Amino acid sequence: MKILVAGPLGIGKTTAISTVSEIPTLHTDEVMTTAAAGTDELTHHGLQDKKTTTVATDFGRLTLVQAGVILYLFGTPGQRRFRPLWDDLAEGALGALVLVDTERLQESFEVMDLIEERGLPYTVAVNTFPHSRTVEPDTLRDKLDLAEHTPLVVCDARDKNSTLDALIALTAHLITLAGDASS
Ligand SMILES: Nc1nc2c(ncn2[C@@H]2O[C@H](COP(=O)(O)OP(=O)(O)OP(=O)(O)O)[C@@H](O)[C@H]2O)c(=O)[nH]1
Ligand SMILES: [Mg+2]
Repeated sequence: MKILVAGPLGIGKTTAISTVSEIPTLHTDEVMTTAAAGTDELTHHGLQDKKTTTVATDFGRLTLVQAGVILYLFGTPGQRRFRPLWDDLAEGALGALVLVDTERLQESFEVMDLIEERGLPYTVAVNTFPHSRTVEPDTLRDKLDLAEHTPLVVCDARDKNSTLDALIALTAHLITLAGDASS
């Protein structure tokens, strides 16, 4: 199954894919230039120390033995100027893991719109950063206007089991939807 790992700049997409991939991941991160500093949105988010950004995609693979599926994970670029790549990346994708930070939900709305426009089912994973407030799941669901069946999980992209759990939640959701569609 082709799965997108999506979310705004610096939310942990590359980290999540590297953490769970069973093959060496392919990255296209480039050193961020000072020219990009004005364009990109890092300084607003305490990410001044971030040195690289993904310019095309990340790619990794994960076998979920119990579910009997292999996930091909594609990271979407976080920077707005790479939006034109979305159509190619989304081609053939079955679903998406959307990473969000409670401190910048607005940026996740944009990403969720891009995914919803393409009719892709998704699961939301809240990445907890040191500066982020804890928001109750029900409140977050309201704020993100999530459909009742859309899974919402908390995840640390740096932690393998945590990221695995988020992807398992997404896979279970996709399998349920596929079962509903065929019955
Ligand atoms: N606390 C915390 N830090 C994280 C988490 N995920 C990623 N980070 C850190 O956040 C920084 C940015 O992570 P990346 O994986 O490069 O983010 P990205 O979404 O790939 O960024 P772009 O490709 O530039 O859009 C790194 O320093 C990570 O170590 C998380 O779940 N929790
Ligand atoms: Mg990245």
